[in-house]
Amino acid sequence: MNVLVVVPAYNEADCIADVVTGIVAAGYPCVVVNDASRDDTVRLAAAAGATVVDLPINLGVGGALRTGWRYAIDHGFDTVVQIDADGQHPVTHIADLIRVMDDRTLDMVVGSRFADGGSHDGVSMMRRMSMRLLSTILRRFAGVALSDPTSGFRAIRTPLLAEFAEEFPPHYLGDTFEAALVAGRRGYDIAELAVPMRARQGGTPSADIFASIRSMIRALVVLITGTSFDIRPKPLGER
Ligand SMILES: Nc1nc2c(ncn2[C@@H]2O[C@H](COP(=O)(O)OP(=O)(O)OP(=O)(O)O)[C@@H](O)[C@H]2O)c(=O)[nH]1
Ligand SMILES: [Mg+2]
Repeated sequence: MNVLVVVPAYNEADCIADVVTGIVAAGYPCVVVNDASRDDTVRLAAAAGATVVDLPINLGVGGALRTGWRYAIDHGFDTVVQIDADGQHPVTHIADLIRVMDDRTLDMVVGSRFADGGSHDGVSMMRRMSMRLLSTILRRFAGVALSDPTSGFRAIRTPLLAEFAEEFPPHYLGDTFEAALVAGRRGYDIAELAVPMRARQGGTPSADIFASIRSMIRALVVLITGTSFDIRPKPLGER
């Protein structure tokens, strides 16, 4: 098995030790990408058995993930499973994501709390409605059927993984919805697996309501303009 579990983590001292312990106990190598946390995340992750990649500045979840994808490729892994550091995702379902990926020869499998057989501890009405809209867009514009388009519990395999290691959106929603949109449009095969998800088990959520609305608007602009991953400053030499 050539699977690396990647955990992006920002100020997750409350939960990171339990998450890493679960991953290691399930038999997977685990990399925690510490996104310049100001708490004890690094020490606790390492003590629980993870390899820690310690970013000196905060890149946001997409930047942390791309670091994880790059680590996987550079160390010879062909498959990654991404899992939140907040205890939200079921470590017990890592093997199921991989199995579905193998059985159906998929490039990405996304854990869904909203698929038949999935469950969650309660998602606000506003967030639920945004997710429905994003789901419809994904289906309509990329032919990708994901009922949980912002889920950060998923398996990704090369060649898509190698592509993501080179180019991956750094902003909120870019790493989930936009990545699925672009991958679907590029012809990669993506499916979902029903999973139980809890609410985060400690720490602080990344996006408040305003950040979520901003991200939704940005996602729609990306869709309409087709700019996707290209919204970023050019390297100095090319300006
Ligand atoms: N907040 C935040 N999280 C980051 C950052 N970089 C990496 N992460 C991690 O990215 C993962 C996803 O963030 P969450 O805050 O759990 O986002 P979410 O799951 O959509 O929101 P919740 O439902 O509140 O858990 C977590 O493991 C974070 O620790 C960052 O810059 N900010
Ligand atoms: Mg979370």
